[in-house]
Amino acid sequence: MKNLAPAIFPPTGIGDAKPANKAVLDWVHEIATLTQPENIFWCDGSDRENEFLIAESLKQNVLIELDQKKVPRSYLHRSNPNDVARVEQFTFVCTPTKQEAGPTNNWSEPTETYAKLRGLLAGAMRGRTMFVIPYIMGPADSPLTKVGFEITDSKYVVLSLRIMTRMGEIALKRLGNDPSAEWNRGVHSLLDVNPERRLICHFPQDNTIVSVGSGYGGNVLLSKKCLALRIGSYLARTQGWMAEHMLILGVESPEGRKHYVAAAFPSACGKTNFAMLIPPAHFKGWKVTTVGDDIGWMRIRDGRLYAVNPENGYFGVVPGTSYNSNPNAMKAISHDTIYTNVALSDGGDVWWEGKDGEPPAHAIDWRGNHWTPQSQEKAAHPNSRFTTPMRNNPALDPDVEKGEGVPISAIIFGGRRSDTVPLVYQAFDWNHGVYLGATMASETTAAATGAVGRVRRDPMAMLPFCGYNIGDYFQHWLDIGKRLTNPPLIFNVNWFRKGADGKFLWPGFGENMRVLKWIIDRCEGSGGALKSPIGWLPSPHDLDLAELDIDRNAVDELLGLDHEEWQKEIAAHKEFFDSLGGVVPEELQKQREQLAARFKL
Ligand code: GTP
Ligand code: SPV
Ligand code: MN
Repeated sequence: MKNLAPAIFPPTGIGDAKPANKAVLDWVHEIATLTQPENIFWCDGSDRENEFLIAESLKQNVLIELDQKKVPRSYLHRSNPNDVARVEQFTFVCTPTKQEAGPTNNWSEPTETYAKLRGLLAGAMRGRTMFVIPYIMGPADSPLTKVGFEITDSKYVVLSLRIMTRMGEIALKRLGNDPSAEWNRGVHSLLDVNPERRLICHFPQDNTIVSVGSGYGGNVLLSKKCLALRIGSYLARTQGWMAEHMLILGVESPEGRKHYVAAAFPSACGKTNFAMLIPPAHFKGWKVTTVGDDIGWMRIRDGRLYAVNPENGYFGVVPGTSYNSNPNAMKAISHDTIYTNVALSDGGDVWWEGKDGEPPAHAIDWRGNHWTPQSQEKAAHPNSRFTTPMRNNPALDPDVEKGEGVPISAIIFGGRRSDTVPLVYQAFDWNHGVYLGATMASETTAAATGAVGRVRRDPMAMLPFCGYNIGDYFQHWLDIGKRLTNPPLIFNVNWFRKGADGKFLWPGFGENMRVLKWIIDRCEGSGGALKSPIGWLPSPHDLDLAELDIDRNAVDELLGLDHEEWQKEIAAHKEFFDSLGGVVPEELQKQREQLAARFKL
């Protein structure tokens, strides 16, 4: 077997930030005894440590040097071509009973699974360095903040987690010396990066994650999908808060009135782009700021929902990112960024499909092969990603570190739907909004391995991320609603409706401000709407479309309801609920009947 991650030996003062908490030390000892690493590297996230790890990664080809004038302090990483996205088929929720994991998760029995994983991990780090990474998810002083430790044999994971989380001393301080304090145990080993030995296992009752056989993104940055969403959603239910696959943005009017909204769109369906939106010229004086681009943790305070972004950086989709579509992202990723699976131009710059300007005449593609514009293959993988600190974002919200979170005025659901679903509409009330979330669907994307473009139900954009029974999750949403005296309004959007010519009807990106403006108007009680069977629908004159070059017919199509399509849609809702085998709360069944009845009036 090729040695994937040979050991490294740091000079004194690097890699020796050993924590004091006995529970952590015992656990590290247990994993080291099992995996037999050459040495243990205790990470502190310092600049010096980071520079050392970058230098070692360059030596070992884990990172590829870019032209430091073009993209300062930025590097390219190529993952194994068999390992380029999340693997939902190898992702397991290991609760004592199958029923707790529910109908939407792969389940495996905890005792057997631990035994299997122990077998895979036995001796797995021989000749390698074992890194121990302490981190927190959430602002330093938030009641929502969680402590995690990730053990890994991948330097790429260490370098990435330093961007994606608040790492080092801050976590040791938050954890303290109490051996019974709550913290997440994450174990990751690359093994031999073989899809046949790739497993992402969650043990919610033990607050433990074990991930083996992958080196990519959401499979291995255990803070993100594994802790902040799967384990997070489990903890959130038992502790009375919410862990959601949501961006959080602030929107401020020229008069200085500010609202925050949270939006759940499935993977690669526009969260990062919406969170970094720059309003078009017509919306002079309006400002959109980013709190988070992927995950929102929310709790109830004074009858309202308050949200924090648990992350410290963005792991965002690269293809399609340009100064035209997302200037804030382009600025953010122009320095101090790790690129994964994009193309390398001859000038030492990065390139991808959809970047501004002409494609390079020659490049090295994401697999490391020669590429020219005539090549059949894409230069960058469709799920190539940037890892960039949120501090790089010029539109970062000033309250991103606020421990209490930001008050949420609106929750938006949305997916990729070529047909059926209008550009925007509003739920009648909280429970109806929960129904919109529970029945949302989207065309699958390259963010997970498998078919792309297949419409599938993805409730609240959490299908791959809900760490427990989806029926209980729906009930949790309904229960939260009962505790809110000032609930956010709930909306559904669809940037991706297509016309007969197969092209997107809506320009999207910055122009989504027009939809956001209507949502804010509704929150302020001023926006107009018509009552339709599916909810409150704007008519064309309720949206501010001034200075937008769009065909009037396209607008009618975008806002139109096709009754035949909706009969199919409602039947699909029923089929989905039926497929869940009786776990769907009565209230949501009732919502579906009421929806069907409204079409018959
Ligand atoms: P994850 O990080 O996977 O959770 O994805 P995300 O929801 O943050 O998606 P992201 O914003 O990265 O967008 C994914 C893809 O959708 C990119 O290729 C974007 O260019 C494209 N996209 C985003 N917003 C829009 C839009 O308003 N219209 C259109 N047509 N495409 C969009
Ligand atoms: C997603 O798939 O929703 C992502 C990317 O945000 S990953 O971290 O790889 O899961
Ligand atoms: Mn995501």
